[in-house]
Amino acid sequence: MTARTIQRRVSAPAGDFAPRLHPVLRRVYAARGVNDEGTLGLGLDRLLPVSSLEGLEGATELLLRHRASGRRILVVGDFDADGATSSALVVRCLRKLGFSDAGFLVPNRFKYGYGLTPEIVALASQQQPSLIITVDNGISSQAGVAEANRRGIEVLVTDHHLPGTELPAAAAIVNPNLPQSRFGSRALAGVGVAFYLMAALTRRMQQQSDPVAATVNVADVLDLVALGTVADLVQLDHNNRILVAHGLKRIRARRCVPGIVALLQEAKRDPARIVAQDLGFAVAPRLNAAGRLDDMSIGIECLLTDDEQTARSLAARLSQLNEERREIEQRMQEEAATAVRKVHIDSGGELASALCLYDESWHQGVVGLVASRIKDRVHRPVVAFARAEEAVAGRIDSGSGIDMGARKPGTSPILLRGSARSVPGVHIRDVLDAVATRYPDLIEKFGGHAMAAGLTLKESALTLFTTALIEESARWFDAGRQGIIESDGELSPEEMTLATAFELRDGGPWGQGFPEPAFDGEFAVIDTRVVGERHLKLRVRACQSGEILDAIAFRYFEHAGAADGAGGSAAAASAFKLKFANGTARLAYRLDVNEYLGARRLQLIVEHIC
Ligand SMILES: [Mn+2]
Repeated sequence: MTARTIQRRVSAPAGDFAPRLHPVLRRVYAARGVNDEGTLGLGLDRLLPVSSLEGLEGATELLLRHRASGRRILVVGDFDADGATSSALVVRCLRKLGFSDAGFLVPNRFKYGYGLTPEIVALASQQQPSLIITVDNGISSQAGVAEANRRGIEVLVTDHHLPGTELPAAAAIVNPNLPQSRFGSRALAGVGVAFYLMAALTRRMQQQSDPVAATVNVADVLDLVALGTVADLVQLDHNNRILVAHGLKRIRARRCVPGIVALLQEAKRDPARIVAQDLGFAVAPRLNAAGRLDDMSIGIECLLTDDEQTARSLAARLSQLNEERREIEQRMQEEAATAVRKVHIDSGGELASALCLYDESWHQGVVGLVASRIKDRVHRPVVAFARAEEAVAGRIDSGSGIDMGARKPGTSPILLRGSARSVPGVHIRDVLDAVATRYPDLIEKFGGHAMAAGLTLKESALTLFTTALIEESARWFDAGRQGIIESDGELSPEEMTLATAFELRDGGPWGQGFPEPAFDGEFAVIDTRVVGERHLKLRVRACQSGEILDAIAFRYFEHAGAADGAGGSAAAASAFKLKFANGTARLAYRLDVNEYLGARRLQLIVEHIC
């Protein structure tokens, strides 16, 4: 197992900030390349201009033409939280703007595949739309768009994924990641693209003195933009931070869709105090569970309804799906960890430069999460596979779990669907590309980016694929680059306060590409106990100040368990205590405000113990 080390972020010279900015924030921002008030300001007026995103003019014309016809418009979204928020956003805006018949369709991807496939177009055509709008997908759906054209349905593609060499023959395309785009951010999520489209449409209609549009404020949907942007893990560049900050503000003031409040309440989070991480860790998984296990309609309905009671019951159903997802994932993760240990032993203690994990019973909606968790433990690329065919029948059966269905004895080969998660330095899509070049018939289909990819493979090809993947990954993999925890340095005794914790909490939004501040320092471990079976609670004394603080290391025993085969237990905690009794440990930690029975106390969230 790779040891983890703490490395301090290189801090650029502190920038040109207003004097009242907290000194810790000043350092933290500088280390993230934010050096002046200009790149710090999160006012909506600093958003990249709507007019600077290419394709919006044609798209707006197209929408207005279909509005005039009064025929049905169908929004076809991707099956994850970005897709669900995009779908809800566009349907809500179109209805507000007087489009008489706007609906959505979200494919069950197990049945209909990814993107706008010809099968989905056939399904959509039953509703006789005159226009299909894809959100968060469609840029590589040449066949689906051609099929729609053949049926006399126009297509407006909005997407943020990287296009292939050929674009679909759509009536209009909006995508900041088209090669010739000069838009100032490539990090816009699918829901960000949808927002820009609706902003352009609203403005256009207002310019035409449309009485309906006069009452519409497109900023009202920023709650959905914030949720989809955080959930999709796109880089929180300046433009995305503005979008997320304003969405959060609206949610805190409860000026948001009832579905988001209901999902937060399901997760026992107070909407008035949420930060970006709450959207990522509490709301997004509940929405995604629907897309992973069933189909996303229920998630979109939850974001579409204006009725609080309906929102609450849909949110409860999503939470239940999320529980099921968690149980399935837990079981798969344990099996995967066992498989990793076995590989570990078989290979004499050294892990290969990449790992392939497969079990016939695994659910293909959850393999990505398993790959991601195992990757975090072993610090090398991981591909987790499930059978593709069985999962077609893999629907929720009356809440008791997943009915995997029985495979009909047939002659067609068993297909596996794999989900890959990578580590810094290994561009997993390029690795798959190299494998596919060397063995042209090995991989059926693959796609993705540097850190994550998906692929389809015949079961009989798995052994050869594993060998080829390990060989190719070895060219990229550098053990020395793995398991590094980045820190913003030490906090002085006068900085380690509740006030600083509040400043940091309000200094966000933090997230992908704009990491939440973390620090490191020496602490004496005074006391430890296990909470919730896998978390480690500590009382520590800061060596510099002598102050005694509460600290918690979430999932500590899960990580430790994967490393040395020990499960979380009281014995493990006392072993830990012995190891550190009266000794000091170097901790990487974040500052947190712990609210308990109305009292607020400083707490350290421990990310790593050296
Ligand atoms: Mn997306």
